[in-house]
Order: sequence, then structure tokens, then C-alpha cells
Amino acid sequence: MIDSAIIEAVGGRGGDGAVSFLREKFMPNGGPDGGDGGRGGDVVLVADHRTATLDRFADGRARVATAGGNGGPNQRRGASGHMLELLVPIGTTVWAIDSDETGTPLADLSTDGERYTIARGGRGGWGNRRFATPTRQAPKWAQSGSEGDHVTLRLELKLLADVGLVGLPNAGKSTLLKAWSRATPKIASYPFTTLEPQLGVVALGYDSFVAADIPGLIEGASEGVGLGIEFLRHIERTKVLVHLLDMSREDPLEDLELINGELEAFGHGLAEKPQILGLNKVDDPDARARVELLEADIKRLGVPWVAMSGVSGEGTRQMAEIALHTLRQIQSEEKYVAAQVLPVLTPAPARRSRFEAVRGEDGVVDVSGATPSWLARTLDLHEREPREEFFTRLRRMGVHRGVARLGVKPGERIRVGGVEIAWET
Ligand SMILES: Nc1nc2c(ncn2[C@@H]2O[C@H](COP(=O)(O)OP(=O)(O)O)[C@@H](O)[C@H]2O)c(=O)[nH]1
Ligand SMILES: [Mg+2]
Repeated sequence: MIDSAIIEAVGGRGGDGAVSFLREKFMPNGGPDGGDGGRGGDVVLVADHRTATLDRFADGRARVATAGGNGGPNQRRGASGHMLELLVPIGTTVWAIDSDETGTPLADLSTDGERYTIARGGRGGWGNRRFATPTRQAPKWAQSGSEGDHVTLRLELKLLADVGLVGLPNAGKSTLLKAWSRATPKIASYPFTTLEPQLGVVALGYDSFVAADIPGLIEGASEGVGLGIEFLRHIERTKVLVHLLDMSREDPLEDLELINGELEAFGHGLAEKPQILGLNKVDDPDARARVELLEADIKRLGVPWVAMSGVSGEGTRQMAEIALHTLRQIQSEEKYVAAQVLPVLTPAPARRSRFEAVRGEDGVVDVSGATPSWLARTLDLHEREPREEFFTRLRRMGVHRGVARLGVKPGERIRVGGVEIAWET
């Protein structure tokens, strides 16, 4: 069962730099004091153990982080845009969408709290103060903020079961799973065979978990049928078992022992997982009577239990709530332990991108690279001073040498980051 979603994300725009001059009494023409614009917010995916599905991205809405504030007078810096954190289930993979539809994997969020930035916010523009030089003491211009990244990605999640349903054949596992996930029609569209766990997303308010009806476990294992690796992944991932007992049968406690014996024999840690007993089929008067008869014995087991009926719905919500609560408790304990043992890994700083200059098919020289493109888009190249600033910075980066090597003459039109400009040396 694979869940997937297309997500469009836009980093916040950077704030514009300010044009401002110091104003003091008796000093009508003070120096430039325009502050820088703030950075736009990033859009970040965060793996979260409380999130079970990618359903929340089904709306197709673009996720946009907030813009940075504009700079102000008195060297005031614009506020940074807020980061937008999007919670995704653990196990979510992120894919670039290529033209050939195969896609490229970008990230695999496999541990709780792991983060991946999908769209970076734009840089804030510099205020006019930064552009002052001994020969240009009062620049009346500043840099504008740059746009944030705009990306469309695919998220994929292989749903794995958190809660397993066990019990004898006919105990009511399939019926309960259907009752639980009735509101999630998705389940119906997934084909299954007896040896593949049937999955259902059980939603409770804003929280949810994935439950698996694992009918093949006992039946298949005892018949020596090999269980696939996928099946084992579900079993191992399962943190809580809901053990259903058909209370209309003669001796449900014997059934309980039988299944527990099989869980033990099966291995893979199944027998050690906490169980919640579902005393099922209490819509049947005989079953109800047997619950009352065995209540004292059941209490003595020291295991949480719920009298319920997958058919009438009695107790099913309570069962889901207990399962969810138990699950979250175990996960938060695991998280605590994991946080103590995991080393903190600091990602290597991103390589500073330089530039590339090539003569295109149309004969026009193209300069690409993050910094030249950014400068071309945020400085007003129609104005002389910002344009001079632009070429000065390119020269410092070595762009002029690269462009000269291609035989570009002053005045020739070239493209920098998609912006056309007459080359100046
Ligand atoms: N009376 C009653 N019958 C139930 C209940 N749950 C399941 N059944 C019946 O028990 C039989 C087996 O149910 P199923 O969910 O397929 O059991 P599974 O083999 O554990 O998946 C079916 O005939 C169901 O209609 C229940 O709560 N009350
Ligand atoms: Mg079944």
C-alpha cells in the first residue's frame, strides 16, 4: 500500500533593502543608513512519528513560507520570514519530478525529527548603506530581495502497520478493520491476498495510525507457507497487537493461549509486543454472557481489554483510542532512547557555487551560477550605479576573464541568469 502526493512549495521572498539617509539636526545630508531586507522563510519537511499518512497534501495547495521584511532606516534589518514546517510520516521519500516521469530520489526521511529543506527562502537585498564607497558616498538605490525557490516534488510513503490485529480465524479481524477504516475509502482500492496484510488507516481526530489485519500469520505459518519480506516488515514495525477473542465460542481463554503460543513460535518479537484484548461479538447475547462469566479471569491477566462488537460498533472507538494511546506512549519512549544514543550529525556545508560561461546555440554568451544570477535579478541594471556595482562584483568573481576567453567585446549583449545586458568591462 503506497501513499503518494505531489507537493508544490515556495520559499518566502527576501525583503528589499532600504534606501535611507541619516537625518540629524544641522546635518541635512547624512550618510546612507538603509538596512538590509530579511531572508525569506524556508519550507522544510519534518519526519514526525505522530503523522501516519500523506493525506494532508491531497488538497494540492501550494505551501508558501512567509516573506522577509523590508529593511528600514537607521540600518534596521527586515525581519526574517517564518520557516514553514510540514509534518510527514517517518519513511517518507522525496522525489524530484523529471520530464521522463521516472523521478530522482532526493531524500529519505527515516528517523523521527529528521528534516529536509525543499524550498529555500530568498535572500534579503542589501540596503543602500552597503553600497557606499569613497567615490560613491550617497547611493540612492538598494538591492531588491530575491524570490524563494519554487519546486514541485513527489512524496512517497510505503505504509507500514503500527498496530496488528491477531486472533483465530473468524475472530472478527477483517470486520473490525473495515469498521475502523470505514471513513477511509482508500483501503477498498487496494487488492490483497490472504498472505498480504490488509491495511487500514484508522483516523481519530487529527491523529491516525495504520492497522494491519494479519490473517496469514497463523494460518500461513502453520501451513509452512513462506511469508514475504514485506509481510515481515509489517510485523516487525507493529508496536501494539489487538488480540480479538470470539466470545461466542466455548472457551475464549483457551483460544487466547493458542494464539499466544503461535506468536511465540513465530518469533520476530511478536510475543513480546503489548496486547489489548478485544472481547468481540458482544452483540450476541451468548457472547455478552460469557464476558460477564469470565470477567474476573480476564482482569487477572493484567492486560487492557474492551468488550466490543465489530458488527454493532460498540467499543470499537474505545479500542482504537487505547491502541493509539499505547502506540504513542511506546513511540515516545523509543524516541527518548534514540535521542540519547544517536550522535548529532552536522551536514557538510553546501559547496559554494561559482559560475559557468558558455556560448549558446544562438551565439549569445550565457553566464550561469547562483551569485551572478542573483545579482542580475536583484540589482536594477537600468541604472548606472547599480550596474557598475554588478560588473564590479562579477569582475571580483573572475567572470570577466571567463567571458573574455569567449571573445565577448564590450557592448555585446550577453545573458546573466536569464537577464540580458550589454557587457561592460
Ligand atoms: N455477531 C458478530 N459477528 C461477527 C462480529 N465480527 C465478525 N463477525 C462475523 O464473524 C465471521 C468472521 O469475521 P471476520 O471479520 O471475517 O473474521 P477474521 O477471520 O478474523 O477476519 C463473519 O461471519 C462475521 O460476520 C461481531 O462483532 N459480532
Ligand atoms: Mg479475515
